[in-house]
Amino acid sequence: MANTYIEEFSQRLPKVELHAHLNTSYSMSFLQDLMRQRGNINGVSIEDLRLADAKPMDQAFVIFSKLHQIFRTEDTIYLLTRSVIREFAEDNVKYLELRSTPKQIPETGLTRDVYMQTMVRAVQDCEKEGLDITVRLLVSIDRRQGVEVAKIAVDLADRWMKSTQGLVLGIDFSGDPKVGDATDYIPVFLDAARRGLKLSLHLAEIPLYEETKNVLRACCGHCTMRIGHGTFLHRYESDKGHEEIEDLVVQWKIPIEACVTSNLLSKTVDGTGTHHFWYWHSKQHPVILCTDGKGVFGCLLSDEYSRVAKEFSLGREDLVSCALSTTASIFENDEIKQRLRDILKKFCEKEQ
Ligand code: 6MZ
Repeated sequence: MANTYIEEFSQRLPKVELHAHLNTSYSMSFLQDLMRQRGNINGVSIEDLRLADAKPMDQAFVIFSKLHQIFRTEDTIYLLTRSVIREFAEDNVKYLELRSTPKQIPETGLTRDVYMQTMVRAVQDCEKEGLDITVRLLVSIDRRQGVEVAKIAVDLADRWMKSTQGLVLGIDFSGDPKVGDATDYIPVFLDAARRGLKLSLHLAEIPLYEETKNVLRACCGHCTMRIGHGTFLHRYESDKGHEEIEDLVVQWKIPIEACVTSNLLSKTVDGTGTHHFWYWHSKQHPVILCTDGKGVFGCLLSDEYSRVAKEFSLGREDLVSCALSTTASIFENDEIKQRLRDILKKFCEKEQ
């Protein structure tokens, strides 16, 4: 079926992607090529790696662990990083903050440092290749691995931020929200912020009001931060007694990374029309459309733009202003923000 006008426009629109996990952002064609060359890696088949229909979130985590069976070596991580960056560039993403959990796998010789070095090398090689995209990295903390590993991740991010003159910008806090308590990580977040690292924290992806409140109380005003997902931040009827959460988010104008397709497929929201993207967008609160994992969830960033455009009857100007507003929430400096605004301005002149 032919693409609609709004789909084509969403594709052409210069965009910013701020919430993409490396291992879940593969493309089908990349995986097919990889498996053609190397056979089914560790017995994992491609059909097992995509969430085709909405399933409870646990199912996504089963897929993530299968992906971790594939991307276990320096060379597969390098190839994955390069292809993910190329694919975002093809979708007209002009600025990407890519995040990943550095892995330590003794059988393949992978250490966390080698993992970082490999991602950095892939980003630098994409720069040399002249791809029209600026890429920065965030080091992920997986909440399933505990506070001690989180401290290691912060040290790693700090070292790589310094040695790459800011190609690494900050940390991400993610992993299965049902495991552990984000409250335990507050000292780690504050330490990261003191070292100049920016924070993107998965918060309120499911209704976990106490930890959300604790983290916001401790971090607001002390950290440059965004919230990943943030599905249960605003005043749902069922959320009585937790109004402080929304008040803090509004008071500190904390940007929210909205991953619509991911949330629909993980069943944390029941429809695009009721997705919290619209709530925050209507309030003119910073909210950024993101893919989360374009491979697992089968969505490009341009699909996310056209999905909300169709649902909420947004036109070209609305989509441009959505894209323009995202530039304020990047972790890079004012010069890069301005560069992105100039790209959008030129795009609009050309489109007229
Ligand atoms: C929480 C998620 C996630 O780090 O191996 N991750 N954490 N909620 C989500 N929503 C569905 N999607 C991905 O990428 C995969 C890792 O990212 C986190 C999980 O920790 C997952 O293992 P990397 O590149």
